[in-house]
Amino acid sequence: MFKFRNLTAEQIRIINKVENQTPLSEEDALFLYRSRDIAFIGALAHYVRTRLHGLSTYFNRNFHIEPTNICIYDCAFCSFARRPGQEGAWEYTLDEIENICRSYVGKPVTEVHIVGGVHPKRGVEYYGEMIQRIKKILPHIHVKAFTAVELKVMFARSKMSIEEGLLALKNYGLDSLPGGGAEIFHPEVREKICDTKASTENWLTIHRTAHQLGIPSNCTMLYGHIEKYEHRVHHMMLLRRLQEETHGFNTFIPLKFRNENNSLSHIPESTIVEDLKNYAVARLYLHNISHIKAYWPMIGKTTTQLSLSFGVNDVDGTIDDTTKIYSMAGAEDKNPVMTTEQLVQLIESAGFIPIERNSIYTQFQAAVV
Ligand code: V47
Ligand code: SF4
Repeated sequence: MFKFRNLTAEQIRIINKVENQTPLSEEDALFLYRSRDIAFIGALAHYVRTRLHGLSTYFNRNFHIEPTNICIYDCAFCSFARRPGQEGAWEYTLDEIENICRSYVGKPVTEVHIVGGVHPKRGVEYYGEMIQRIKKILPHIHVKAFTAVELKVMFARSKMSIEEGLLALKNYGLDSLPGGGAEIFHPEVREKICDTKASTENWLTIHRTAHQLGIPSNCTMLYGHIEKYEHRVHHMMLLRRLQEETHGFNTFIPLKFRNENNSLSHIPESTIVEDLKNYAVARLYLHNISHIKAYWPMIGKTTTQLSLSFGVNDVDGTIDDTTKIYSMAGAEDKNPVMTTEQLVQLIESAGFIPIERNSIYTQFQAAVV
């Protein structure tokens, strides 16, 4: 398959595994991360990407609601959270959330993504009512909502087990979970960047239970801060294991750490080469997760285009300028909005085929602008 010259024995071993569809080991992933041969890693990841999806590149039409940025936690990497009453804090009422949804009536959006701070007072009933009100206004919308970190506190407040809480939310209309809150699972890192919020075990248990209840989810990894390659591999190993068990993850989304306005601002951000390498290693190692998503508001449009040749096959959605989490942390796009036409153009001009998908990758159609 490959016409590379001067390959090392290690590289040839990895090519053979990839061609034979043998899962890479943690040592293989570490070897790739440590390699400087970005063209080699990229070509291998592209081979797997095209084996799985050809040149198809998925997107959807979505908007975000960030109900509040008030948060009981203080994660070192976060630029978004505020204390109650602090300057810059916001908290939408349910009526305001309804108004946001009304502005989408008649527009072809298919998904609302809801992630926010961990509010000190709100439980399952409140968020359940939120989902019900959203679905009354937008009956066909897919509600992808609440990170495991938000859910853990929400369930505790409502004195519900994880299973009871998830079932209650499902009955209110919750369709899937976003992948946030995972950060880095390894305790050496987790205790330094987010020691008080949902633990690794909590995150994995909530997603496992969701999958068992028929609620699919996404998974993420916040990289490019204090973690080492070993920590990234350990993180993906835990995700791959859970996927082996449940098959409930739809997509893996590497989240590049952005360093403005937070306690880790002294740490330089990862380079584009590192970002591309990270996508590629994820594509190669996570053999049982079908989709790798580049979250364009975080990395910008140019890196998103490049990422499509490094294992990525999904670019999230139109977003419609409805998220602040990343712009507050210094992301490229201060006002993330792309029309479907622009998203399609971004994919096509990188040499790929835009395909609109539903939120759980069960329905696909050629992009119509
Ligand atoms: O858990 C916070 C990340 C996540 C920063 O499922 C930061 O489709 C970079 O859940 N630099 C929440 N990242 C967002 C989330 C998400 C995002 C995109 C797609 C999906 C999906 C889910 O945002 C947090 C954290 O990892 N984050 N601060 C920062 N400074
Ligand atoms: Fe709160 Fe989430 Fe920010 Fe952590 S990352 S402080 S849990 S909003």
